[in-house]
Amino acid sequence: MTITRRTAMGLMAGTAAAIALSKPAFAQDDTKTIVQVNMWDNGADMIGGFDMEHRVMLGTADAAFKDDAPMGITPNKYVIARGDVTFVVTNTSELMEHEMIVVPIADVTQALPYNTDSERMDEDAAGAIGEVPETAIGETGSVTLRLQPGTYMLACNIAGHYAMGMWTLVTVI
Ligand SMILES: [Cu+2]
Repeated sequence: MTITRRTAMGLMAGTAAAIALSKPAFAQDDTKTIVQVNMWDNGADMIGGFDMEHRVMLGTADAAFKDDAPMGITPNKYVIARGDVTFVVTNTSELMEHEMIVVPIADVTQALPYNTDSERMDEDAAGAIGEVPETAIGETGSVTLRLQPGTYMLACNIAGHYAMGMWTLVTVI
């Protein structure tokens, strides 16, 4: 077939249509999502009664007992569209300050680097990508991150808190 001016125009139009059709896939990277997060604890008695020999950390056998944790991080959504994600984080505790770090998780069966002397996750070695720093009782902070699909941990890394179960996993799709 000879490519006439008319068929060339038709091919170009087809290409333009294909680009237009594929656009929503790229547009999804521009989504803006707000995730509201509560940082909570169940008071001094529950925290004092926690056995630090059985830290309920990701990738450990004791993680199975996390539902009994005396403190935690609870987002209002666990499945989040990729793109710009703003975490609006409120400390609903009546006892102490908390923080929230965001850590990409490559393998949920692997324990994160942890220092038992300081009772803190090594957040640099774990690859933390952002945080809402220490937030007082009743206060709210926020952080906005551009997230690609994957699994992420939201955790409080004040001494002992991660081990006491103050973490959760969310999925970015
Ligand atoms: Cu905390």
